[in-house]
Amino acid sequence: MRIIDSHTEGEPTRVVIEGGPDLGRGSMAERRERFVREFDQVRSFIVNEPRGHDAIVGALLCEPVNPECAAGVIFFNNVGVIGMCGHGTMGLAVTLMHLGRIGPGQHRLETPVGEVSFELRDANEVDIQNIPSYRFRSNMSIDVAGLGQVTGDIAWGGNWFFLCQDSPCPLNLKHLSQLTASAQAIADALWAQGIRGEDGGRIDHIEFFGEALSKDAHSRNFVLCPGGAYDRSPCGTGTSAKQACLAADGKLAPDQWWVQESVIGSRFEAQYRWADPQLAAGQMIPRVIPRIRGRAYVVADSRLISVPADPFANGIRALDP
Ligand code: PYC
Repeated sequence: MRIIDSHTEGEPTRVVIEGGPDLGRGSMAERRERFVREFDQVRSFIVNEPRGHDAIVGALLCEPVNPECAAGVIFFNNVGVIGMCGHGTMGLAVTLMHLGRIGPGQHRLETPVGEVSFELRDANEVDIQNIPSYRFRSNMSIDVAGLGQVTGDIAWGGNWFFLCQDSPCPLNLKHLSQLTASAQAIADALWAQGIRGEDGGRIDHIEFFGEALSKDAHSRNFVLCPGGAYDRSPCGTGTSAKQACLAADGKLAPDQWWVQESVIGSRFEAQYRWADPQLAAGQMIPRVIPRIRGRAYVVADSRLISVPADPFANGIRALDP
């Protein structure tokens, strides 16, 4: 299986170029279902130890349904599949450029949660235009074991996020264990208390915010991903969810740049436009189209192999005993 590894603002992406499973010709959502049903071992083979690690997001490159799209993609991680992935889209963009399949300019991409587009500005800088993002609930308070009452917003940016008003501790690498444990406790509490996204989806990404360390950034974040790893980048779908909340609160105007710093100090620049400038009758929730800019770098072009005698040929999976 041929893979290309990249990182986007520190967060790794592994794109499967050749040798991935054949998922048929359905929509990306249908192909993702088939990937989950029939190829979970392949998912684990690609991203889990000993070939990968918990922070890697995998991207299975697919033939798009719409020939005008540069590609179709299914994103996955150490425990399952995810909807959209902002940093992964930037990683995929520079990977396709590395392969000579695309050049600078505008391109479209099919994902299981809708079509997105990206602009490859040069070999490393990519702007993505995400799917419509929105805040579903604001100022929700929940009881969390060990933390007490936690208040935040639920928003969709291609994955479901809980965006906490306060952080339990400073947002830096010294506090990673506390940040991770607190965010995991919030994710567990949301699930246990039956709190879901609008479509019934699991709220499996948790965000904390604090003051930026660099003068020209507006905010610093910590994002916990579903498999327990933290996002080294500011998280593209998480920054989209944040844009939706800022827009809903009237704290950020359309086309205004927002610089989101990550817990490792890397950054995305983001702005939005309204998805539905005139809200249709009865449509209560304003949606935004986020545009996120970041930088990605190819770091390896290699092949994954397995031999029958290898006891961990399919990776070390969270569900394995
Ligand atoms: O950038 O959207 C993102 C993302 C999701 C999970 C990890 N990164």
